[in-house]
Amino acid sequence: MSSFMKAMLIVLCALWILLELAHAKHVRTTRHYKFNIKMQNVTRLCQTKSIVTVNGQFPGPRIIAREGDRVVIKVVNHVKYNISIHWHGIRQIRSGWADGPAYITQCPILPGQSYVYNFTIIGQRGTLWWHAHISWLRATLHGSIVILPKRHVPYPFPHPFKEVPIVLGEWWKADTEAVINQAIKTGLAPNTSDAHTINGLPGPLNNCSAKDTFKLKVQPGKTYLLRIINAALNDEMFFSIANHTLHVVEADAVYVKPFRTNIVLITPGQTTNVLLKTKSITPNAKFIIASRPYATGPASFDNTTAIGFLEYKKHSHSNTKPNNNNLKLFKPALPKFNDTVFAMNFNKKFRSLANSRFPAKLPKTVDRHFFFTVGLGISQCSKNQACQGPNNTRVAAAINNVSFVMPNTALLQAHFFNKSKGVFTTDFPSNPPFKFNYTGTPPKNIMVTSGTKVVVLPYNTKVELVLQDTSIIGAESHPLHLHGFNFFIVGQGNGNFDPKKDPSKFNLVDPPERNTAGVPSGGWVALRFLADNPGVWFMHCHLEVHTSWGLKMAWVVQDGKGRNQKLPPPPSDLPKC
Ligand SMILES: *[C@@H]1O[C@H](CO)[C@@H](O)[C@H](O)[C@H]1NC(C)=O
Ligand SMILES: *[C@@H]1O[C@H](CO)[C@@H](O)[C@H](O)[C@H]1NC(C)=O
Ligand SMILES: *[C@@H]1O[C@H](CO)[C@@H](O)[C@H](O)[C@H]1NC(C)=O
Ligand SMILES: *[C@@H]1O[C@H](CO)[C@@H](O)[C@H](O)[C@H]1NC(C)=O
Ligand SMILES: *[C@@H]1O[C@H](CO)[C@@H](O)[C@H](O)[C@H]1NC(C)=O
Ligand SMILES: *[C@@H]1O[C@H](CO)[C@@H](O)[C@H](O)[C@H]1NC(C)=O
Ligand SMILES: *[C@@H]1O[C@H](CO)[C@@H](O)[C@H](O)[C@H]1NC(C)=O
Ligand SMILES: *[C@@H]1O[C@H](CO)[C@@H](O)[C@H](O)[C@H]1NC(C)=O
Ligand SMILES: *[C@@H]1O[C@H](CO)[C@@H](O)[C@H](O)[C@H]1NC(C)=O
Ligand SMILES: *[C@@H]1O[C@H](CO)[C@@H](O)[C@H](O)[C@H]1NC(C)=O
Ligand SMILES: *[C@@H]1O[C@H](CO)[C@@H](O)[C@H](O)[C@H]1NC(C)=O
Ligand SMILES: *[C@@H]1O[C@H](CO)[C@@H](O)[C@H](O)[C@H]1NC(C)=O
Ligand SMILES: [Cu+2]
Repeated sequence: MSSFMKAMLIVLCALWILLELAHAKHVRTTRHYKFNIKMQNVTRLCQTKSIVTVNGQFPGPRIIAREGDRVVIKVVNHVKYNISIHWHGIRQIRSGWADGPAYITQCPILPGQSYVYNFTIIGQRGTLWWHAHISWLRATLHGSIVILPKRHVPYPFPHPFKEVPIVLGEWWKADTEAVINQAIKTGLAPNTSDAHTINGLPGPLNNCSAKDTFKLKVQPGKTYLLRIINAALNDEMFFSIANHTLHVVEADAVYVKPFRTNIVLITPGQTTNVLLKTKSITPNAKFIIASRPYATGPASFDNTTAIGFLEYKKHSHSNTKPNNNNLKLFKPALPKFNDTVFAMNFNKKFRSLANSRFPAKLPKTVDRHFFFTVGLGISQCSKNQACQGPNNTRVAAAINNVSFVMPNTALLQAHFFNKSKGVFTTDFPSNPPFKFNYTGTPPKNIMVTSGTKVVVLPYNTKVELVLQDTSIIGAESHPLHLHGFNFFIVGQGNGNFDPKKDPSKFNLVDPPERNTAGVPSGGWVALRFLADNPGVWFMHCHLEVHTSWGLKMAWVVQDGKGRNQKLPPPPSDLPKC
């Protein structure tokens, strides 16, 4: 071999090694999980109950990944119920088959069957969560998703000493499937939960529950990152820690401009990361962590308070004997259960970072405007149903007066295989059927219509959506959740949205980016999003009772022309109806 050839070989080898290294840097980590859906006996409030769990855990297992990772979860259904799991807030870019809402993106996983959810986390970091997305099974089937930034990428806030998920939920003495089935049969409001919980524990204010109390043991002078998730079925929650200020840094897996607050308000579906800085000296004290509902609607609600303790650890070399009698207990002050002024002010504190590293990529112009009323109403029951509402009616909930009817097969399959005929229609109204004083005296006729209707959007449509609460039956805050996208909250206000005056006040600079937003009780919220994700995307109230009553609809986003703008075919194990 000539020396020239040798030199060439060495150069080629070096190049190859460099290429390999460069490639290795981009090799994606895959995180594998197995979710065995199984029954488990769990005891709370002196009651042992067999509940549906993932791997026997309540709340369920935590998923940890980094931005950019692929996550592969094999869900095996060992229970008698149909199951589907939703990865709440994961954008599912071109992976709609893994989104999870039953009869929207997939048919349920039948008893004895399994399905592999396979998706990549693109451009997101923070806290999200997973939950069952069928009937009311998410009452016990839920857990946190922790998305760390890419390796070697720091948080845009001080690195915490420890990170702690705080999952807010409920304990139901009754079987939640029996609760919703009874409500559907009678047409009346379902029963409420029996206790609120913090990480599955109701705490000492409930009977027989003192030992089931969440304890956050902390050291003095440290910073803790609390990843707060509201997994409750039907209640928005206030959350506070006595004598401690919380520093909000992220919401729905998007960093926000940090702000301080003593009280966090969080709707079902939302996640909020807060920094908790502990006091610098060991104050030999414990502080109450409290959570109870923000409730605005006409129906009764679970008015119990979940309590946990923030406990300062003592130095092990301390000579003073622990003396519980000396422990001082401080309670946080929470707003009134219906403090809508607090809710509006709190929600207005959220702002995007909107800097060069984390720009607010909201549509600055709009292709399609939508105005949706959200609220309650009634609908006629069939003659043989014997509903208990007046004249054989039942309570319903609707968007633009359409109460959504669940199809018998999944919308995404019907759309992808061009078999939508008889499954859904594309005439979901862009505006309510007629104008009225939405937040004033309701019209005499409070009947709703029903149907499986969708809005079709061409790829990359820039959407502006105003959600207007109605006072039909009663004004109420509705936490609307959009699958497949984050939206930007460009405006919100009380009363009726004014299309002439309100848009000029929209925040197009640093609006918060979220996947769930509370439509203010007796008010409106304006959202913008770019429809850059082909598929069928559910949008619904995250109060499960309202979803069951029909407060839901779907967006069909068509494929784009480019190769990377099309939804790939479904995986071979996609469940069938
Ligand atoms: C739950 O407890 C009941 C009654 O003690 C028992 O029959 C059942 O096998 C238990 N189930 C599980 C999953 O452990
Ligand atoms: C997940 O999806 C990717 C991309 O479609 C595919 O290459 C991979 O084989 C899938 N993994 C599993 C375990 O199904
Ligand atoms: C709902 O509450 C009522 C009244 O307390 C009770 O009679 C009924 O059994 C409850 N329903 C379920 C499904 O637990
Ligand atoms: C606790 O139990 C007592 C006696 O059974 C009852 O009177 C009380 O209302 C219960 N309290 C709560 C918070 O459930
Ligand atoms: C906690 O706050 C209460 C008033 O809300 C105050 O009286 C008490 O001194 C505070 N305790 C500590 C340890 O900060
Ligand atoms: C809820 O509970 C609080 C404290 O126990 C009480 O002050 C309030 O009146 C209750 N509200 C309702 C609507 O029951
Ligand atoms: C809150 O509830 C109380 C009754 O508990 C009622 O008097 C008051 O008007 C309500 N406030 C709002 C803003 O609805
Ligand atoms: C029920 O129907 C009757 C007869 O049509 C009507 O007079 C009555 O007003 C209705 N009641 C309600 C609450 O709609
Ligand atoms: C559905 O129809 C579109 C447009 O007519 C076509 O491009 C596509 O291949 C069809 N898909 C299937 C699965 O038949
Ligand atoms: C709508 O109703 C509210 C409450 O009754 C009232 O304050 C408001 O003036 C009404 N708005 C219009 C445009 O009539
Ligand atoms: C809703 O639709 C029903 C049935 O078509 C109609 O009677 C009612 O007036 C509509 N209500 C509103 C608020 O649009
Ligand atoms: C489970 O799902 C299948 C397929 O959609 C359906 O036929 C069946 O009725 C469902 N079972 C129950 C108990 O809902
Ligand atoms: Cu609602």
